[in-house]
Amino acid sequence: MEKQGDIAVIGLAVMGQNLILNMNDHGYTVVAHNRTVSKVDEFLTGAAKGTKVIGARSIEEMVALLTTPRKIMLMVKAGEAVDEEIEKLLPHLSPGDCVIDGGNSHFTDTIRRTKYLEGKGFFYIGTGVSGGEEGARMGPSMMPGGSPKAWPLVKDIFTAIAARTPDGVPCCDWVGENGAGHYVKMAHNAIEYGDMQIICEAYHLMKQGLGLSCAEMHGIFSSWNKTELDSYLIEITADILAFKDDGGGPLVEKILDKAGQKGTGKWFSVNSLDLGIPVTLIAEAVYARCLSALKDERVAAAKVLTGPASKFTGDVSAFIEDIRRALLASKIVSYTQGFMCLREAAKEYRWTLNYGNIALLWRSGCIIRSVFLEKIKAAYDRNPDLSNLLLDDYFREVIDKCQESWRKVVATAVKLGVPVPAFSSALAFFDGYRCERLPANLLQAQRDYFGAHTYRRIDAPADKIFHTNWTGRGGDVASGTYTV
Ligand code: 2AM
Repeated sequence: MEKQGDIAVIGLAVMGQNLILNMNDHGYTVVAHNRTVSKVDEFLTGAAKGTKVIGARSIEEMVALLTTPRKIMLMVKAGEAVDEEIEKLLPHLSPGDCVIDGGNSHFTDTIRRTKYLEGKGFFYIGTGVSGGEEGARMGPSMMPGGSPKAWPLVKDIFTAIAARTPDGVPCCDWVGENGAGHYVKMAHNAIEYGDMQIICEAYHLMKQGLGLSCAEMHGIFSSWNKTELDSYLIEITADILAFKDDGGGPLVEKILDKAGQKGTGKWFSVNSLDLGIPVTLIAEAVYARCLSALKDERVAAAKVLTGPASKFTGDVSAFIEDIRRALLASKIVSYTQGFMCLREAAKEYRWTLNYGNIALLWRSGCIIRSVFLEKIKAAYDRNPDLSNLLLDDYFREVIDKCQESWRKVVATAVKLGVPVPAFSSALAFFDGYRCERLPANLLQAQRDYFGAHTYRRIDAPADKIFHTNWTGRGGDVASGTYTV
């Protein structure tokens, strides 16, 4: 059998098919395989008709068709399917071959699999592929991580098929070792949760607080898309608000207000808790989806729990601009928190991450693509060691400009009884982060009072530990000395 395949893709669901067609467009010969073999023939006689794509009806056939070192990409369901496919592949691989997982795997699985395959003399890559079906077909944002030596094997193919920034830079670059690529993909999805939530809060405030129509909000989001907020998600929001259903009314108002989720926002929030990083806006975005899912309870509660009767008074167009600024400031906080978590993850999992490049990977091709990401890239170009995005001059100045509006919006929403969990938690984070002395002194006192957990003093050396017998009862033993 002639070894003519540049790469194989296993998994012919829509993402796999579209990636194959994208690779084919760029001149690569792709070998296509699927567990259910009939799908190979369906693909060859359907979407792949007239292309160079070669079908493989078995793993043996697929492996025999590939040039070496072999590159085999899995586009199968995340979870056990990836492990099962790896086990099926192992007996057929030669040293130096590379297995690539392009699904939405949890980064800890990718860490485990990289170690496993490297231990057997193979290479492994776990890559984020973002942008949905259209991205996969036309140019996704790609976030590969894994065995560093495998990057040169796939670099040309990956950068050829990836999206490009407006300046022509591919939205694909090596992220880091083992699970780094899938971690960054998880961060991307989580930031997407945050971006969507703050847009929804702006919509809710304009609808419920100001009584604006979908047509009016369509105009507002369209105009916002010409500002710093220029992004795919603002653009599609404007489109959605203008979309009419068969009855002529806005379709969005007919859609059940019960959000679904696939879990990446939750994964990132859980990981942020593990790392001890306050990624509050994204966590609120996940919780907002959870609350929305309690539709029946909310319908019942709405009949008995009352809120303020007050109506918005004031200048509506000025308040709309206030909302835009609140959205922008909240977005800055969300990305700040996301990048704080990336920084801590890099420390924890021993990755060397290039934060500016990560922002650029998301500039095109993916759901959070925006002009805003260029500002993040520029901030890290100015200072690669930037510890926190809020400390960058550009972002600090934008927050300064937005701050009064942001506070007005949160205060007004509270008065009107419109929930804005992301706007308000972002503001609380901002106020906490800029607070030199938080009330954690009292908290430490409470911990020492009931649990003898000890505390440090501001007027004593940092390593000196104190315990006080607050009640005169219970003795002077600190918890660190307890054996039970
Ligand atoms: P299938 O067509 O044989 O079901 C998306 O579901 C893709 O993942 C499909 O190509 C599907 O193959 C594949 N997939 C799902 N579970 C799998 C498994 N356990 N092993 C291999 N492929 C699997």
